Amino acid sequence: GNKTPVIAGNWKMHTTLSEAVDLVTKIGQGTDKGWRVETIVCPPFISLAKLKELTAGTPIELGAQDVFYEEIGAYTGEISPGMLSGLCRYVIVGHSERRMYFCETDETVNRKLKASIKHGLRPIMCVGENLTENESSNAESVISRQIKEGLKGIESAELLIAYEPIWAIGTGKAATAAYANNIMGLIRNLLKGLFGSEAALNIPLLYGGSVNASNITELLSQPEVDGALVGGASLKADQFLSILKQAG
Ligand code: G2H
Repeated sequence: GNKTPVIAGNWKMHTTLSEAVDLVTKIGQGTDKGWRVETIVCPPFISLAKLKELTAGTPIELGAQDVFYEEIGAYTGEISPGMLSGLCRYVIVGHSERRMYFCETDETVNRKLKASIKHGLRPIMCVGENLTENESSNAESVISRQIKEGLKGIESAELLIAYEPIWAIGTGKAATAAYANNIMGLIRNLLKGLFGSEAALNIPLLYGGSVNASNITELLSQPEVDGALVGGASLKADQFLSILKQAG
């Protein structure tokens, strides 16, 4: 697309507070203000407050990796959208690891998206098929279901979608750029049906799954790919900076 590319680093369950400070400092030092790229880092919750101070006035935006859908109350261990809205602009919702290990469903994803949008957070909604679904040619139906159920009743298009084929996550084997573009075209069409053409064209579609400094340029050259959600390669400042530089 011709909009500003979005590169989001998903640090997952990596980095202590001091490691997070070190990593964001290195990314900040290596960032060229002339790069035309929306840079987002998503550290663990415990580092958000400190990283907010450190990234103030820099091009680096922050995101959380998850959020709960209730506003307040007896939900031991959970973090509400209201708690996050003062700390970060973005929040990842429905990552496949949350769906797989923490029983998240299209319904909980839907509730989290609604709660996030209500509090002014911009969700990065993750969708994607697993290996079995891919091999049985069910990718399109799975993704259609995730998009339609996940976005049910949502009118605001203030969100981003990350397409992450589960078979490509952390494996070193990214989807081919053409395959990603094809599925992301399908996602774009679904979004047009939900939000109208113009709004759908403005929703950034990110590819995720083994993105690195060697495949980012080809992925971003695809018409439907507006950015990337980067896991492993976002934990090394030099690799992440190389991705940002190529994107920007
Ligand atoms: C997919 C991705 C980031 P990685 O989970 O969300 O991780 O780039 O390590 O495959």
